[in-house]
Amino acid sequence: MNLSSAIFECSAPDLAACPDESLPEFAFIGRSNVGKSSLLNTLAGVERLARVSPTPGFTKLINFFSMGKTWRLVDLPGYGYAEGSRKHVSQFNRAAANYLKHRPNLCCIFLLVDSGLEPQPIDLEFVQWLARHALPFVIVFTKTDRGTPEQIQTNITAFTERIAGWFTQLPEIFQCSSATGHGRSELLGVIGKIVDAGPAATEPVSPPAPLPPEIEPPFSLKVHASRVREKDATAKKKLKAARPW
Ligand SMILES: Nc1nc2c(ncn2[C@@H]2O[C@H](COP(=O)(O)OP(=O)(O)OP(=O)(O)O)[C@@H](O)[C@H]2O)c(=O)[nH]1
Ligand SMILES: [Mg+2]
Repeated sequence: MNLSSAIFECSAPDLAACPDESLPEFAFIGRSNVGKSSLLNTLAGVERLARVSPTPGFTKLINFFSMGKTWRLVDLPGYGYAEGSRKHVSQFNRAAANYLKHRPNLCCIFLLVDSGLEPQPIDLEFVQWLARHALPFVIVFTKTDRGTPEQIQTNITAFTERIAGWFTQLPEIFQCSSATGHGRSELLGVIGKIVDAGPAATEPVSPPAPLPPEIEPPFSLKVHASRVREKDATAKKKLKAARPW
């Protein structure tokens, strides 16, 4: 698998502005501040490729990074945070939702969950959203350098127990730390298996098997329109040119 020449390709404010669909893509989603951009840099092996910040809601566009021009990592805006008067509400960027639902070359979604927290309603809701849309995903528990293995395992077990009833086949579960590199090779293994399989890899991997929709719990994740989406075409061009995330 080609890990050389990781480069920023473009930022897209919405699905229509995404680059061509010729390469397999792997996207990072999760609560704001969970460590999506950091994990992208860790997997790419390039510091500061995607911008990292302690401020939640930092990544605001769909950001594409080409890996040796053969596959892409895609950094998405997080959920669970909105600026201004709607602070810390359960909202999710519409452009990210559309990307996840409608991108044909999206091979696998990495859903990131903070390993230091007990199951959070918004993460559980997001698992339901992915299952409802039959999207291919694995769950990655982040920031494992911050807790003891016992605390982390307790949180992972609690999370798994909460979602187990929604699937006949559970999604795969991983742990990682961008601070130590823990889990990097396992996650690269997930990508490598798909990329190395060749052109057929542009087909998404099978999603975990959810229960039929009628027995899923009620779903309530709100999607809000991205502010950027509402801007005009000129603004879009400027955004693409300036690497603005
Ligand atoms: N200790 C520790 N800190 C981490 C780790 N991963 C990320 N962080 C820190 O968590 C903060 C948020 O990281 P980001 O990678 O920007 O998180 P994000 O999910 O991309 O956030 P948004 O773009 O706002 O949605 C930064 O201060 C990072 O340095 C990790 O594995 N361990
Ligand atoms: Mg980010």
